[in-house]
Amino acid sequence: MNKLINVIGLGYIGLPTALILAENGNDVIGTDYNSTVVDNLIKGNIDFPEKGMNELYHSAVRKNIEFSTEYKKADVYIVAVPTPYEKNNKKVDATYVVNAVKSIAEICEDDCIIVIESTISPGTIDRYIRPLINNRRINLAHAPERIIPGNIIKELTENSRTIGADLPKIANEIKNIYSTFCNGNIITTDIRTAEMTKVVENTFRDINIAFANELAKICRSANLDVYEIIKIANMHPRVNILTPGPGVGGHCISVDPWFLVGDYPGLANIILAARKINDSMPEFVLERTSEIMKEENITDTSRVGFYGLTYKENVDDIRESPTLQLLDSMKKHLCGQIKVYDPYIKYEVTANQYYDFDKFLDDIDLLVIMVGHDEIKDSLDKIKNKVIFDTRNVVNLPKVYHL
Ligand code: SAJ
Repeated sequence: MNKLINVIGLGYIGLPTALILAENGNDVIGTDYNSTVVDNLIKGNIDFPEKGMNELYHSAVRKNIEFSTEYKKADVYIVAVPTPYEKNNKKVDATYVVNAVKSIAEICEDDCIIVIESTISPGTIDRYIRPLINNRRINLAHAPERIIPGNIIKELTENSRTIGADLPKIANEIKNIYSTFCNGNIITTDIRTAEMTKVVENTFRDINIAFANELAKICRSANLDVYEIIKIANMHPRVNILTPGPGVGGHCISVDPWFLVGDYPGLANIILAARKINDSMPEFVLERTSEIMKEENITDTSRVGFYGLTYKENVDDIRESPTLQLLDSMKKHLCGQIKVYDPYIKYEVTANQYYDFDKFLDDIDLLVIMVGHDEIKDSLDKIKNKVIFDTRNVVNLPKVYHL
């Protein structure tokens, strides 16, 4: 008989996970405390800008997935709730995970399994979760999510996975469930190793992006083209430099390295330096924007427009986005009334925000591209007469300023 799975948290990880589990023959109930999210899912209003999500939703519904605001008695719980960090000490804020596990513990029976998918700093399960279930026969596990926004369904199916558990038997039970949809390798290990591995993966990427960003600054100072240099260097068989940009956003790469800095101050040195470099990029974009304004004799800041509010291309997530970081530091410099537009953001995030691309373009002379959405790449005709500062190197026009 199938095990009943209750997925807790129906956000960008929990929802596709619940759906793909159901699509592949598992009995699944998806739970979220936000009744609007649940109502919309029950009614079939899904607004998730990911390729294949609609089809996945409908095939999960055909397989009788249920959605609820309540936790249900189940054999396996998969917890995919947010884990922000505490701004003052940079440590993980495990409140959502703790509350989810507390709620599960209130209703679950002994011998069930609780799998934490949320990213947590190494040691979080021992420190905050284990004490919650101390006298109970509940099995804990950690199966950190690895999927990249923008390509979620493909990565859910193809990426390899790590499953940490106290007992190999439990790790194998979870492996069997995940292998119903995951074609990648599924590695089983202990919980602390799984916790550390996940944070290390995102930290690795942050450090590598920081290297590219530092190169951009060095090349600017040396008056060299950083993209040409990276292109040539990457032809070396063991070199693979990432792409410089206006900063690092999202709630993963810009957050997880802080867990290591917060827990290991004094040891996490490269990690801290990388975070600082990436966090300095929005400021660098502002300085470069001022230089370009001088060079182009643009004096009116209200004729400057920043394209893109999301943390990267073709997603609707604005968390920790470089543009928001930039707007924050602008407040310090009182730079005036610059304009902002993003095709994915239909609600007000900031002052002077536009919802119509053409109107936005009409009102600006200098276009600063902060995000390489497909829309901008497909609009070369519309933007070709503007002064363009392309921080993502995505538009191919004769005269464009770069980082
Ligand atoms: N960025 C650059 N240059 C690059 C690559 C990225 O500036 O060469 C910027 C992006 O524009 C964005 C930020 O970095 O602002 C992060 O974007 P991303 O696409 O690198 O990663 P995320 O945050 O969308 O997803 C990451 C992934 N982790 C790794 O690739 C190691 C994903 O697999 C994780 O599941 C996800 O974090 C997570 O939830 O932890």
